Amino acid sequence: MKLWFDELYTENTKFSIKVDEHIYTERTPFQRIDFFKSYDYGMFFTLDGYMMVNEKDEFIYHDMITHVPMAVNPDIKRVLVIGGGDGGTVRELTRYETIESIDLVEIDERVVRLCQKYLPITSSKLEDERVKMHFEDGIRFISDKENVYDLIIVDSTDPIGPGEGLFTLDFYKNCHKALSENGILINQHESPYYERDAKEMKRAHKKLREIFEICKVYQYHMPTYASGHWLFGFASKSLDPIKDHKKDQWEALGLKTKYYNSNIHKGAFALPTYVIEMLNEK
Ligand code: AG3
Repeated sequence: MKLWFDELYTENTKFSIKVDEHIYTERTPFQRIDFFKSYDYGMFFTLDGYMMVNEKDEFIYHDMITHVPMAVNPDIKRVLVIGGGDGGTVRELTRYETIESIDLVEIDERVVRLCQKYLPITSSKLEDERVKMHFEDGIRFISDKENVYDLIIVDSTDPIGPGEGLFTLDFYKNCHKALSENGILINQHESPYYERDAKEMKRAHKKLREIFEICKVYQYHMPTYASGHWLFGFASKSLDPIKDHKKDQWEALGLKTKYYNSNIHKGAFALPTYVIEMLNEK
């Protein structure tokens, strides 16, 4: 029997992955979690039917979500990751010896536990002594924090289901308050290509622009997310991702990366015209 995982990109377009084995499925109070073993992408997991992480292209996402802010401020010491229960973002952060603490706030403990079981490639550094895990709602967690983080990474799902509140104005305001003077906020910023994703991308940017002094968007190529063209937001109180790029300082660290490099850093902020126009819409 042939088993295929299908993800609907629109009502009329889908992406299919031939699966060797459907390893596990569980419905938690928050979402449905599935793990599959595939031929081309290795192990992968989905939340409510959407691709989250697979062994083949996770390095792209996790390189871009961490090394971009770290190369703008290599002095980042206190980090908060909201979502990201697979551990991939934390794994990249732990490579910086100068980072002192990493709070991981994941609403669904089952995501972490299952990734620890089935996806060691991303979860292996959750045991690092600087990492503290909090299984609670990121919106609540951040609401009483002031001037405590140099970097906040919102490694969220799409704004449907448990991820919804992580795309709101109030949440972004609280992030601003929780950040230090040179603080940076990176957020999963959806995609400009299919209409549903583009709508969320525009809404997120509009809100972030209201709150943050510096508010940019950068792109990367993610083969297994709808259209393959995906974005992160870079928002900060004072640092500009290009003007304040510490290329030499970052390169001197000697970190080996598979996707990120200093030219990609610069190039990622150069956006196609149609994306700039969408982001500038009033
Ligand atoms: N975070 C989810 C990114 C968005 C996925 N959306 C989609 N496929 N429609 C991935 C977590 C990686 N640490």
